[in-house]
Amino acid sequence: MTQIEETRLWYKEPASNWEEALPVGNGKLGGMVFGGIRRERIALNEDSVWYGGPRDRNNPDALPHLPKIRELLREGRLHEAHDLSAMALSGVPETQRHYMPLGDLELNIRYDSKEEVRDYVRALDITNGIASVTFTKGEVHFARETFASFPDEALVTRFSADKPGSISFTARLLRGSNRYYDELVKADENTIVMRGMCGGSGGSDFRTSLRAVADGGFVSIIGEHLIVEGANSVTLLLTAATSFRHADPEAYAVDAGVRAGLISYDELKSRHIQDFTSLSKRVQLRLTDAAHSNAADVPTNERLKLVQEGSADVGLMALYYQFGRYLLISSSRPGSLPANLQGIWNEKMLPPWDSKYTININTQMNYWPAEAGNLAECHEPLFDLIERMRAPGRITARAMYDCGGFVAHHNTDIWGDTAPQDIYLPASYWTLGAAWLCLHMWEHYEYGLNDAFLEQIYPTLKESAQFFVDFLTETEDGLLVLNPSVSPENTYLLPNGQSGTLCIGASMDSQILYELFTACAEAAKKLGIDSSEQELWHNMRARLPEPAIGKHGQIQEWMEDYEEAEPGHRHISHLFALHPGKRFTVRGTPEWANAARVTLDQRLASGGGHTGWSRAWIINFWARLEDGEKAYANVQDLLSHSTLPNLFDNHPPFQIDGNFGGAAGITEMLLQCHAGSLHVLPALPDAWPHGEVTGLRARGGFEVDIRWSNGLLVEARLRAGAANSCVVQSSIPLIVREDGREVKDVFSKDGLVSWTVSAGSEYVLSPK
Ligand code: FUC
Repeated sequence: MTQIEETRLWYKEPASNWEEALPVGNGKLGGMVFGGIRRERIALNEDSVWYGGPRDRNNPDALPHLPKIRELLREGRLHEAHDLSAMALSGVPETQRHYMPLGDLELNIRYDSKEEVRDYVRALDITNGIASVTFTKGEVHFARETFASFPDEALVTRFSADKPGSISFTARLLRGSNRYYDELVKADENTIVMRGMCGGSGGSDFRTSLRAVADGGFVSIIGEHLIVEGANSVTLLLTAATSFRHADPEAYAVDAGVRAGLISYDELKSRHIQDFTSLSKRVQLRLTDAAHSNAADVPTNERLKLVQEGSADVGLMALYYQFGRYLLISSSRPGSLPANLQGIWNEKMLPPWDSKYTININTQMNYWPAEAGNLAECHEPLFDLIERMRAPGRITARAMYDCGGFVAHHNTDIWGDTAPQDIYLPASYWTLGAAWLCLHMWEHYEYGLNDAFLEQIYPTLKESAQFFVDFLTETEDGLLVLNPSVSPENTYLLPNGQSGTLCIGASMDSQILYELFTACAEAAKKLGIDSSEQELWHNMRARLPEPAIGKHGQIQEWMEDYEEAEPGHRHISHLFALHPGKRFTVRGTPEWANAARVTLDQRLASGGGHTGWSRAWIINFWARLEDGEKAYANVQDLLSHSTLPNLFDNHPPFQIDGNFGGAAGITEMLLQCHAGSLHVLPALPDAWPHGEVTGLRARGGFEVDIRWSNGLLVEARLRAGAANSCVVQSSIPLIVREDGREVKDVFSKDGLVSWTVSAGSEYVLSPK
């Protein structure tokens, strides 16, 4: 294959707004680089800069009114149930904490030449994690590089020029038009420090340190300005910390800057590249269309515009996939907070939906590409957050519902707040946030098969299940259902024209609980413990309502076959079992799979998929239904309708989940492993006739490379991480080789090819 992998976003002009700027991040520190010529702005974030501290918002009136709310729902007195729930169940106050920007690094740059700038290029190398700006002014060629170093905990910007003494600028730290900071001080001759408080009771203090290390020229500080004059090259080291993690954030931030300043720029850069590529290069993806066209020489915003006008650009799809992995590496690293609604990149003091953790789809979607995309350690911050939610979740479970275990509603924040968010009927009174998150822990185990990890997370899974063991109620038919519940975030219509959101037993409830009880029972079995709990979970699972097929042939969203108030609704909660769940499969449960198809067709025919994340989910659904053409059409739609010039997902506004969900969807088109077997190229569209992907991970400890041509598999390589049996779904006969020799004990039956693998071995599969 001649085409090389696409690894660069690039532009011919500076960003004119935040949504054109290019993101860098090391999990904790984030920057949006504008690439200005005279005036440069790097918009700054630190993941723990959140307004306010922890609170107990559990509504003391929840428990006394719970029996009444349940009774009203059983009696179908919806209005009364809604009114009472809004008052009695909502958190007090109704909202959790919000994320905020750290500030801005602003540079005013002076040039000797008055001539126009030539050959300007602004780029983001997503393999190395470096944003760059290059141009020529007069006779001097200027270059700037910015990266957020994980090993050295600093946002590094390097200025260089090919003529000595050409670099002069003044730098400032700013924070919002209202100057949301308290002090700006000189820490030493080369360093300024911004001091401020995040605000709200119990809120953190933050410190931002900016240090200049110049080669040649002079560095000085006058007032709030850090000044560089006539340098050959300059390295700016931006470091930050808050009291969320550090008792003395100033000492931490300043020391980190001093430490980084002792390392040469070349060394800082090579340590960063070494670290970043150790993650980014694990997966490579090349997609080639029939014409082997390559548009990498066209600026990214222009390519996107062409796609918006209807062109196909499969290279841009591959770039979008890798950009999703890039964003995860940059916004979620061990020790950082998880990626929030905007990853770590947020410009607003009061961001959309608080830029927090919406856990009825959005935060989960952020982590869909983590395991298969070979970034398992980037998943860890999510597990830390789940652990942080346990103590508050226990209190919420007892205070609101008098249940054991731990529970979370549809949002959480940096403090792991578990009480309901908003007075918002279609969303707030949903109790499955933590349950769904816990399935991510189980998934991490399924991919990596790390027994120590399983032992560590089992108590968390069990505690999540315990809440539902206590909270589930019995219907007259003996089924176990949640009362109250909602199907996020949809509204149903009753035959009498009334509409409702609260319900008894939404389809999604049982689908999530089915997987949670299954995961708990399997985990306990593997650990050889809790046999009576295993039995309990199996019994309870058997009493959950089965997914029902409604009058249109669709998967029913509620226990009753209601019509929907908004048939093109963005949430498609009742297909959880198709994706990310595992219960609806094309071969195992064809009736449910067909009904899921009807559901999707209906949603899309009614204008569904209008938010970026919803479109991304739809790609995953079609991929699971093995419909490559529909999956592809939705990738195209994601790029053409829901993508900003810097390739950020556009809800609108910018929301990062669609980037991650889109990347996950592209993976699901190439490799699936949810149905007990590995399935290579399950949803390959005609538009991707040739391609290669290396380094994907699959459940069961596998790493997988796939090469295809003319729409057909050429070769797949499976590396087994554990002794296991390998089962491959294949519609064509396959030869399996190890070390060039055909593996003899391979069984082929009903489209499944299986054999025993040993840890550390590689197997090559090719068509017979
Ligand atoms: C849910 C979604 C919205 C948005 C918000 C952050 O409420 O329904 O579309 O993504 O989360």
